[in-house]
Amino acid sequence: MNFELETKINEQQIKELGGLIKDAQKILLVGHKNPDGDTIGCLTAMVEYLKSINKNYAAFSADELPVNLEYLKHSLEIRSDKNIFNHSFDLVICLDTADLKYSGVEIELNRLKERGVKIINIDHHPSNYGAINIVDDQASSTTVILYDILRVWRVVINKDMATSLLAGILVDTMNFMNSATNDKSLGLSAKLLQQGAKFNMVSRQLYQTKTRDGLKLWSRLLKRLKKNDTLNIAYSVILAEDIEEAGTEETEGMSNFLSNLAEARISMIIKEIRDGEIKVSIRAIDKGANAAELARYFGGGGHKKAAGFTIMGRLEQEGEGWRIV
Ligand SMILES: [Mn+2]
Repeated sequence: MNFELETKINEQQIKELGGLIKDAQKILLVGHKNPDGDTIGCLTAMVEYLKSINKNYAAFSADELPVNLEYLKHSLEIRSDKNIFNHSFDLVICLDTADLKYSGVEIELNRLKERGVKIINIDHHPSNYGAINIVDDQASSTTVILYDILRVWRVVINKDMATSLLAGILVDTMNFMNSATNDKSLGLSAKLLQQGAKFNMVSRQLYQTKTRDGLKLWSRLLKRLKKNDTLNIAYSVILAEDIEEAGTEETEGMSNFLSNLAEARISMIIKEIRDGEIKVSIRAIDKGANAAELARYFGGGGHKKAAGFTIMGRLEQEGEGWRIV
């Protein structure tokens, strides 16, 4: 190899995966549920590659694609219909999917696994469920790992791939604002720009997508912002009726925005979902804070900087605060 890898992944494993892809008849690419720019960036870049080598494939994410990612080439091929599992696949590649549960199709994937189908895990969350695990939990996004993989396979990164890979970096570094922003994520982004990635489009699509109705929801969120001084947690709530009144569910970006707060260790958004479920997203503000630890305590998951969990119930105001009933 006459170049240096961006991530701490094992070259041998990448070559092994290359062999598995070569031998496979039909490959299933799986992203995580509630897909973001990293998982979709990975899926679309992989689709571009598999197409270029004339492989049969399908790409899946358990939830529908957010409209602000539709500009990525091949994104509209990604299916969220579980009927796709009626097809026979002989290799599964999970991208940016911390565990099988996070894929939203745990049962289906386990069934394939029982039939001897290999599940490959490519990720920057600490994870270890694959037959091969190509993981670097220091990488700022999974697309950075995928970039290394493609380079080890000697793939020429074209401008569509470059745009997809950049989308993952921009999302996971919050447009180069959070602590995943470092010499590596910046340096690789510069390389991707040289390879034709459309930086302005990615950035605009990710961060300038608010509507007036959406911003009405934001106003509720900000109005209700509270802080628990004992726990040093800032939090706010979004009620089901807020969503109904605003006529939109646009809560994208709220959790990340709240983590701009300088006065707390952790920020939290507690959101009622219509059918009596409450979704809590947690962000670590302080470097030492661990969002995943808190989420796991409530049966959820995620990574150190961003995590979440879901519980059943409704929110009710109680004095200055809220309680779950
Ligand atoms: Mn990611």
